[in-house]
Amino acid sequence: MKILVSGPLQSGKSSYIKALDPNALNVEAKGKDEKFYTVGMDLGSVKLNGFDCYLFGTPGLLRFSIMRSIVTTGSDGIIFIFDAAAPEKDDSAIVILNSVRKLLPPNTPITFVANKQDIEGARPPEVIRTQNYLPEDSKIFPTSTKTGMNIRESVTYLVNHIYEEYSSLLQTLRAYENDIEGLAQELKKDKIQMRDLLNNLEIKRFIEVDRIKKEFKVRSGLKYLV
Ligand SMILES: Nc1nc2c(ncn2[C@@H]2O[C@H](COP(=O)(O)OP(=O)(O)OP(=O)(O)O)[C@@H](O)[C@H]2O)c(=O)[nH]1
Ligand SMILES: [Mg+2]
Repeated sequence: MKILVSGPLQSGKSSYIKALDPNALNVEAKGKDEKFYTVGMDLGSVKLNGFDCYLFGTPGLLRFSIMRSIVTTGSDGIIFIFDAAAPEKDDSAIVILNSVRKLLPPNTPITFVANKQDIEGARPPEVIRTQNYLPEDSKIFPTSTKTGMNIRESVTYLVNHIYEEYSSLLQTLRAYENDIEGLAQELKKDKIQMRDLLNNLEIKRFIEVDRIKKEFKVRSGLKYLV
């Protein structure tokens, strides 16, 4: 499963991923101001419910929009970080949010976080919601990568939401593990669509495919969810 961690410049995207995976990679460069900016991407992984989730962080600098599109493609869900201590970054946050959303299917789950709550005067989630016209039903966690506040909780919430999106498909998949043709009929897909679907689910690590026996298995970490 691929989780995108996005948000404006220096909001804490790399720190969020590092908090979940101390071995995460960050392609960064030191600016003239001695601060470190992500110029490529972050990559980390975290095990949730016994299942590997891959975290991809986008660069915050607006001029790296090409890299942001590359990193965004194929994500199953989004953690979107607002800098609760820097309202002046909200305008670019919305530009980035819209550009990321445009690249993904419209129902892609998104969880917001209002980061840097350890800083005095940081805006609570409800203020960020109102100021940025975020939907009433969207989830916004108050977080701090410095204290660890709500870091794991927010990513777990997103992952559960992603599982929910897939749960009916996973149920059908389980029923047809030894019968790919039956699955194709059930899903009303032709051979090429089935190949693409199974390849995609394999890349997401939802299933394991045995190409010799022409079978697949829903991975065990997911079974209890369906
Ligand atoms: N006080 C406080 N500082 C934070 C928090 N999260 C990140 N920072 C600091 O904010 C700065 C930027 O953090 P990064 O994690 O590099 O932010 P980023 O969003 O990946 O930055 P870019 O990739 O350049 O956009 C660093 O100095 C961090 O130490 C937080 O929760 N609280
Ligand atoms: Mg970064």
